Amino acid sequence: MRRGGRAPRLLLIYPATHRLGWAKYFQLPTHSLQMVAAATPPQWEVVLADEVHDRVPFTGEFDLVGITAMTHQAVRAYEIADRFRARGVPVVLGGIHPTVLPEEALGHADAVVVGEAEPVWPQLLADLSAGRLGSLYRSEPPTDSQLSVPWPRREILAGKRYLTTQTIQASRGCPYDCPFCTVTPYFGRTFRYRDPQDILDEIRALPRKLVVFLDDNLLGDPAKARPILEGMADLGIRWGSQTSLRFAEDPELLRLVARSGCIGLFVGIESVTGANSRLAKAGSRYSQAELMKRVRDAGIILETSIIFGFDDHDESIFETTVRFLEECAPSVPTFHILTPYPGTALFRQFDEEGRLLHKDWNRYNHAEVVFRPRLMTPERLYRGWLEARKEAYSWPAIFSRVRRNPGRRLTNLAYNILRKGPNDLLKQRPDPAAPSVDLIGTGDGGDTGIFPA
Ligand code: B12
Repeated sequence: MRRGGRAPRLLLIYPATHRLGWAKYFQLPTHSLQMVAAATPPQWEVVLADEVHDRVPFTGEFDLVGITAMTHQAVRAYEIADRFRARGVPVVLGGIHPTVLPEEALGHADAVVVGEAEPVWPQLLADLSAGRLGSLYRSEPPTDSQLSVPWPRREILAGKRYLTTQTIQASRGCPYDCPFCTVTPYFGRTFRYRDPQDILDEIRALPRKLVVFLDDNLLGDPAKARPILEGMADLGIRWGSQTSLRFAEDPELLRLVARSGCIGLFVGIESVTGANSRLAKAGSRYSQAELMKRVRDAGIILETSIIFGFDDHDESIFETTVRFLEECAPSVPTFHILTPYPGTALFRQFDEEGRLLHKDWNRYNHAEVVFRPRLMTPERLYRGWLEARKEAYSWPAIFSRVRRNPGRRLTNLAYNILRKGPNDLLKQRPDPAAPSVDLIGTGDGGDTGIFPA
């Protein structure tokens, strides 16, 4: 397709729901759209509009618009899509939310990509050029044991300032299947790693020494993670990732992780009690406290994610959690309100039980209560979440955590201060069902959901 002799132009859009002010410089860039760009044949000119940084060029000349959406971005994604389609510009929606609710997304798009882009995107573009664009392009659930994808096209980020553009993905999928998580419904029960040499080559080609992995569980398969870690140890880089705490059960693996340059890990603790404790579910014989201490003692900054609102949580969970965190002293605790994302077993359960308060996707953001908890009111859940955050980010709590983390005290303190900022801005919201969002186009500022915890 070539209009007036020029190359076909693709506009990729990352929708934002809130204006971020200075916090926009601390965001990570969208990897999803860098990968869509990488799967785009070279004759296409690709332009990225990341709404966190840019205004969407609604009047620009484009042959196709591709928009990504997590659930909390879906409403904004649909608004943008409707505006382009009103001008006759074809729109494709992809990503987590369109994948789990393709029919809903098709109400706002000419085509929807279900699942990963790489296997279907070139065909979609060829169909568009031939004037026979289909409506649904479904990537079959992966069957390969290895992940073979091109490197992300980082040049589409030019001109925007992020925390870093050195993000990388080594694997897709997760060995666990937690009822509240979208990852395993999305990828099926597959867990694929890229070839370690390809990952190390990509890291070597990066200009700076700090690398952020965007994996769901980088260390989830130790046998596959080891060659990557060993290779990184020789590169002299520093890196961070998300993973499950279980890797720390193996002291030798923990030493290798530290030696390979790991400075920080984000782990899901989920609940400190009961059936939803991540380790209890995974059948670990170690306590969360013990494994956290091991990671801390290895000098690795540990960011822990806690979720409030499970069915076995009553009002005492907030106090229990805060005391537990005081005891374990993870470097940076984060707190989330349980959110039943569409596509998950939790969503189906709450929907069937009539416990969803609404399906306003803007508010499915971990910072609002969108369902009726079993053992407390929505108001109490919201207030407990707020109080736990305030308490964990009081100055005495911060200093106590920093003192007990032997490695990287300054980084640790800086990280805590960064988290404390948005935390202190949180307001007591008496009615958790009242609109809380200051959406782009309708207002300014507010709690971000992008820089939330
Ligand atoms: C890295 C990551 C982040 C990063 C970076 C986010 C960013 N700037 O993009 C950070 C830490 C900031 C983050 C924050 C949050 N995240 Co997050 N995050 C992830 C994670 C681990 C990987 C996402 C990723 O980049 N993958 C790599 C890319 C290449 O894969 P992909 O996104 O699947 O994209 C492929 C396809 O989906 C498709 N595709 C995607 N978009 C499009 C668009 C088009 C047009 C096409 C054709 C195809 C296509 O093609 C791509 C290539 O194959 C996922 C888990 C997961 N596996 O998805 C959670 C995940 C996406 N996050 C999630 C959530 C909830 C959040 C938060 C809301 C949590 C919070 N409140 O703290 C925030 C919101 C952030 C925001 N920007 O508003 C949920 C989303 C659930 C849902 N249904 O919406 C996920 C799935 C985690 C989970 N366990 O459930 N996150």
